[in-house]
Amino acid sequence: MATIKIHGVPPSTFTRTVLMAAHEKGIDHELVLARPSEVQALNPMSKIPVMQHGEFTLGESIAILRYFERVFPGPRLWPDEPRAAAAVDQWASAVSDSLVSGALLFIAARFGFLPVPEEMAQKYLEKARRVVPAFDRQLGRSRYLAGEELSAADLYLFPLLAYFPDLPELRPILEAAPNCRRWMGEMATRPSARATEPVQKPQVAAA
Ligand SMILES: N[C@@H](CCC(=O)N[C@@H](CS)C(=O)NCC(=O)O)C(=O)O
Repeated sequence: MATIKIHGVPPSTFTRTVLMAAHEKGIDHELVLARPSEVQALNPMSKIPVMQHGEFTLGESIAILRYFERVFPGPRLWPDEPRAAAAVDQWASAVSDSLVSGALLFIAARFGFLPVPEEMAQKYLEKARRVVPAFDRQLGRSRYLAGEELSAADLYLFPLLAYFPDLPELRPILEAAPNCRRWMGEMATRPSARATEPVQKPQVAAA
């Protein structure tokens, strides 16, 4: 039995963040396929991912990544230096706040997981258009999102931007962001990205 169980589904961006973190740190883990409605007993918020380490159960991807960092050796997802570590927190949080409330909701709407009026979907899209250039500028300054080394922040951004080429409205946003594309190309070659690529991606729902 694997040391760590991660409950979730491969297309879930938060599940992929946690799976990539486990890969990057070399943690022995397995994915237990579970949708949000199936994890109620494990996570009071009924959200995926959920992690189990023996008797210990944890929800919220950021808590899981920090737990991995505290408990397991292997490459660091946060540097030691306080300001560098704070920059990782800043960018990981920026992805969650801005891209999740923009691009992710738009993706969920287009894939039919979030039935919202078209006007609302356009608002999500507008937000994605507004915030991606900020990530692009940052990736023009450093190799990775929060510096010259891979960090937790990259593991949040990658699964989200990986959906952009699949959606005609999001594709041009990525095409206009050369630093994001350079970084995506580099990230996509990492074993953690290859191992966690969803085999079956959701399809755009009929209008
Ligand atoms: N803040 C949570 C967000 C997790 C999340 O929203 N997961 C989605 C799937 S990608 C989910 O379970 N949605 C079900 C729901 O919101 O009811 C985290 O970082 O783990």
